[in-house]
Amino acid sequence: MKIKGFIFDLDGVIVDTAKYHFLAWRKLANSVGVDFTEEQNEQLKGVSRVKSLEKILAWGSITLSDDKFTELMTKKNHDYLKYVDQMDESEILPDVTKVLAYLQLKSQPISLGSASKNARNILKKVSLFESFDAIVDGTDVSKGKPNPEVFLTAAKLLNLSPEDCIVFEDSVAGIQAANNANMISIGIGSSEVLFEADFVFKDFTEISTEFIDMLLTEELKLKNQS
Ligand code: B16
Ligand code: MG
Repeated sequence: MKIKGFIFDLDGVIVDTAKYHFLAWRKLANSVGVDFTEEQNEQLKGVSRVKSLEKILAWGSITLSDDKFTELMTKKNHDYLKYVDQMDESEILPDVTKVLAYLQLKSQPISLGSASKNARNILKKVSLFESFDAIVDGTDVSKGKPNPEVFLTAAKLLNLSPEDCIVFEDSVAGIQAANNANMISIGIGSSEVLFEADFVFKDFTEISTEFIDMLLTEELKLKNQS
């Protein structure tokens, strides 16, 4: 059995904070006269706070001063953190803890690979901070997904080559980042949205120990190697 690095995205993979991002962004967008659909929201997933606001403003053809831009970002994060403050272990998505425990049992290294600057705080809220051998989040990287920097940094911290890493992601940008890093990409969500992933599962309840064992024993040919 090989040693592989398992890199988990946070929002939408470990916890369902994607819904809180959506609510906070929609409130903010509406306050400046912009609305957006669930489909457009897919484009915000995995994308940094700055890039998300740039996209929302572009949808409304709005240009703002730097000061106003910063004010809106602060406001969004303030609203988002009101949801985060209420979080506890019950918000961990189904079977995430089971998969983490199985990987630990098999002595496989585990890292976080998130775009969020709130990631460490959220992991502590849901009591998962100690489950990770490495944590890479939005405070550690300068280039956002689909740039592979976040996942390549995680591989480096785990002392593994990118080819020996496997990424769990719920966003299109994140799957592209994993593919750009030459890692195996596993989409969590809809196969229609995440069609660029090497594998897609609705959620972790669909991921069996046999599937993980297969990842650990077989040489996998990547569908989307860059
Ligand atoms: P923050 P992930 C991403 O986290 C979210 O998917 C994305 O919607 C959010 O804008 C981004 O983090 C930045 O988050 O405002 O908390 O720094 O999915 O990469 O874990
Ligand atoms: Mg995500």
